[in-house]
Amino acid sequence: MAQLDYRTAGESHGQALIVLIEGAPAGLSLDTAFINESLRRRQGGFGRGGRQKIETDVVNILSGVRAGVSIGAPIAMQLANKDWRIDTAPPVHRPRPGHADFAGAMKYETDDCRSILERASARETASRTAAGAIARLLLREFGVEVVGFVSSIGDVQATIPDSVTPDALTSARDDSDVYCPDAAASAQMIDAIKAAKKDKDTLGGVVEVRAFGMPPGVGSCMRWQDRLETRLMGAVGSIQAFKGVEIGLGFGCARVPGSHVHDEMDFDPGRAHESGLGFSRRSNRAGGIEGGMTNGMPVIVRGAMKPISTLLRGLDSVNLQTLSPERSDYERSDICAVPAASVVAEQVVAFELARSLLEKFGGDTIDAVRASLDRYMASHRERLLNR
Ligand code: EPS
Repeated sequence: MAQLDYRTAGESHGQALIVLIEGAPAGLSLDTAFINESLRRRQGGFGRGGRQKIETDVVNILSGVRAGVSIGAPIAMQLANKDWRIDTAPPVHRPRPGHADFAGAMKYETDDCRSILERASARETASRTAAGAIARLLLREFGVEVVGFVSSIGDVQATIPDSVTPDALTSARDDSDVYCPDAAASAQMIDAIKAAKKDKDTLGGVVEVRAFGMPPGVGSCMRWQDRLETRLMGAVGSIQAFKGVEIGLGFGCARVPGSHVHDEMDFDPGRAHESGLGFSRRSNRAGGIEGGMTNGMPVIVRGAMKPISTLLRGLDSVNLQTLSPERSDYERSDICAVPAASVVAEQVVAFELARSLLEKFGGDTIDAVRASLDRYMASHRERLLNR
């Protein structure tokens, strides 16, 4: 059986974006309305540019499905680009510092950055969102809910309590135009984006993803490739414009002693029926992961997104044709895409959790996965309660 995996193809102004998922079990309802809702969310958020007014991203599932249910075959999906004009789009000779333009022009031995930026563009994250929405549908079958949101934009930092439930987190996020569950911080973030727009500048921020209900013991400490840190940090760090990733307390762990980092444990046999099997922690600084594996606490991953490198005011650059100093080219872009990136982070985290969940409880059908997970939890409960 293939490992759950996906590939993407497509350029920002090419004919379409493509995603191919392999290794999804049979028997999963591929709810297109759910996938389209994630795509719609990715297109939104205060601070987006003109492209999102042109596109209405909707998924066309081409294979791997029969009557709306997965059949175990590769799932191919297409998202059409309305703004399909790659053949006539102008060349780009003045690389935008921070974008893929210059490094890509070196790599592909050209002075026209167009072909590079077309693929490097964050439009590719629409494909990843479609794949991640399917992973979220899969995780939901097993009671796992993944919620991504914005935790800071520029120097405006939200406060989000550790104890918040997935439903409360989701509804507070959905009430915010910047996908931030802290209403007061949201208002300040919007003001900061307006100020950046006035300055013809851009703003970055931090996104956070919390995954609730993962059973303990998913992931591995046996092979570095299979550690959840490897996969989650790689996945979030691979999102366009991301420059930092942390799990739980993250970089904060380095500044305080161990007694302020590790999460002390308790056990309550009356709660052994819950997904944590009755074990609880007094804190969750580990972000739900110890030794490459889930420990039953919510998984918490954050990623830092730099400000978008296409500034209306431009940046000093060099014309690759004439080698003279010039301002960088302007391509239509966003002032702040941190809200959209929080949606993408939610999807890529979900995909990695689904991949690791299937590695542990894998089966050809959703029912087989469920049986394997149920057997594992039942055997833990029997051991814990019969002593
Ligand atoms: C994006 C589509 C792009 C950009 C943005 C993300 O569309 P266009 O280039 O036609 O405006 O708005 O991409 C970038 C920020 C970038 O640097 O490439 C999208 O659909 O998310």
